[in-house]
Amino acid sequence: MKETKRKEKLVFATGNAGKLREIRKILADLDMEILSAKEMGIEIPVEENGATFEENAILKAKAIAEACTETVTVLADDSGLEIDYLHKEPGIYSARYMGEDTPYSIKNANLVERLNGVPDEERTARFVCVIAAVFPDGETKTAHGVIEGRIGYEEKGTNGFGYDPIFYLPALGRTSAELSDDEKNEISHRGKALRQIKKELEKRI
Ligand code: ITT
Repeated sequence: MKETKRKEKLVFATGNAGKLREIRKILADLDMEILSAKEMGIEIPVEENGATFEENAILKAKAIAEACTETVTVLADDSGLEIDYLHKEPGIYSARYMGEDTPYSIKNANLVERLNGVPDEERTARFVCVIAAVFPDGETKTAHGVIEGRIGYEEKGTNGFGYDPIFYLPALGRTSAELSDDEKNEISHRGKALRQIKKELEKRI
């Protein structure tokens, strides 16, 4: 009887549905079975008490890797929005800004309000993403991605998630919430970081 090799499992340590949707598309052609931590039956709270995106991404990936009873590769994403005028706020606190459960319509309106009267050239901001990978042999790797933009004057667009409706891309004349998933993945912080890690994964399959 012909033996079919089982695909290796890739577990993504995130509870953020917007991230997961983008990640699944970016890694769609990878010959691995992609599962969320929840789909692996793992629902443990991870305290993100690192001082950097990198530290938090590693914390999340390692915590889930330790909780997995099978041989898997674990990836985690720590990301956020840095607004220059606000001294890089909300930064690593992007998810927790104004409270984790506060709707993004309120968070976005608040950030726009804090930039009231600030001219275009001083509204510079960037999304930053660090992806951490923990491989089955315990080795850990990280990859960084950044996308530069500006904070808009109001929410625009309904795609994406989080701060996308106020993240304006001057070269495109649109916010990242006005891009399709594929258009966003092509240029985003997450797309850039994840494609680097994807190369590492491909080497090991
Ligand atoms: P996990 O830790 O479970 O992955 P989280 O949402 O708590 O989910 P982070 O701590 O990394 O993840 O926070 C990232 C926040 O940064 C996210 O909740 C958004 O507010 C913001 N963010 C990151 N990438 C974004 C993107 O592509 N578009 C819009 N907002 C983004």
